[in-house]
Amino acid sequence: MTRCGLVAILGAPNAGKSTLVNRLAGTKVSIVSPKPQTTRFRIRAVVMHGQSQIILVDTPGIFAPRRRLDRAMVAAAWGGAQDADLSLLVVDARAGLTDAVRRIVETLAKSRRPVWLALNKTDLIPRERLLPLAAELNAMMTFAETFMVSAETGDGLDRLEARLAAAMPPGPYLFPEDELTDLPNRMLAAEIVREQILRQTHQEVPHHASVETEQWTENADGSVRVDCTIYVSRRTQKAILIGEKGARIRAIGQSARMELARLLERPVHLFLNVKEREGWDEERARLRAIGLEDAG
Ligand SMILES: Nc1nc2c(ncn2[C@@H]2O[C@H](COP(=O)(O)OP(=O)(O)OP(=O)(O)O)[C@@H](O)[C@H]2O)c(=O)[nH]1
Ligand SMILES: [Mg+2]
Repeated sequence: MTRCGLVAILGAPNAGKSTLVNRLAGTKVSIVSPKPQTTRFRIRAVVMHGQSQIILVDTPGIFAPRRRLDRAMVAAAWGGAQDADLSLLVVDARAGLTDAVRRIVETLAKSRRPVWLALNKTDLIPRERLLPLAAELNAMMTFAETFMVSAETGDGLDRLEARLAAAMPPGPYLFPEDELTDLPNRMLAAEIVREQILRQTHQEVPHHASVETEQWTENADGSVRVDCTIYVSRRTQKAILIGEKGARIRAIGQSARMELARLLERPVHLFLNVKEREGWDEERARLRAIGLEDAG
């Protein structure tokens, strides 16, 4: 008998959700950065464990939204929880019980589906701080299971994976066993470029940048040419992104190209075009292009 189910990975921005998903999937499915609001749409990753298929749904961090983009991101996160067999709340144990976490727990407490808790980043704090935090969270709502993990070192993840596998409902696999994610390569390319923007630029630039793959051209020699457009809101942001004599955009392109070639296991020619477009983060078409389908 096989088992298969969906697990929504929820939490505040920067909790380590995508790191956890990548670690369990054994490959990079979702981009990671030290900045909050890295993940913008739901990404599914497939984990096989014995006769169980665990479909992890990485979601954007939940925060108080302002822009249409932010609202659509938060809606995508809660939508992920609605579709899932169970939700796993990931909490940055070092940050502890922040207001953001408190608000998420208040909403989760009303959910009828089971919710599990993972205290993450245990490598960053002394063990004696973990139990009080777990107790405090469990006093706010009933978590069916509580785990202490480090998505970075992998500590505690074997047990989490085994428990998830056992908790999946009986049923046929929803994905082919060798499939790792439902993320199309065009979106992966755009995300890898955005990851470098998040890592190589600061202040307002990362959160005002969006990346779309415009062209995907297969070459006869086995390589692929990828043309991406980067949208930013202001001329100043465009100037920062391009950098002195184009140095910054070249560095972003170079790192992204190498990472993409590694993930696709083939040579990549990457072309980046930066466009200033005020208000892209309020445009439905732009949000749809980055996988926020029914952007409200
Ligand atoms: N030390 C340590 N760092 C971690 C751990 N898990 C994640 N991180 C770091 O925390 C930062 C945020 O990780 P992400 O996986 O992008 O967090 P996220 O929850 O997906 O964030 P959003 O997509 O913005 O909601 C990155 O710098 C990670 O390297 C961990 O277990 N230990
Ligand atoms: Mg993320």
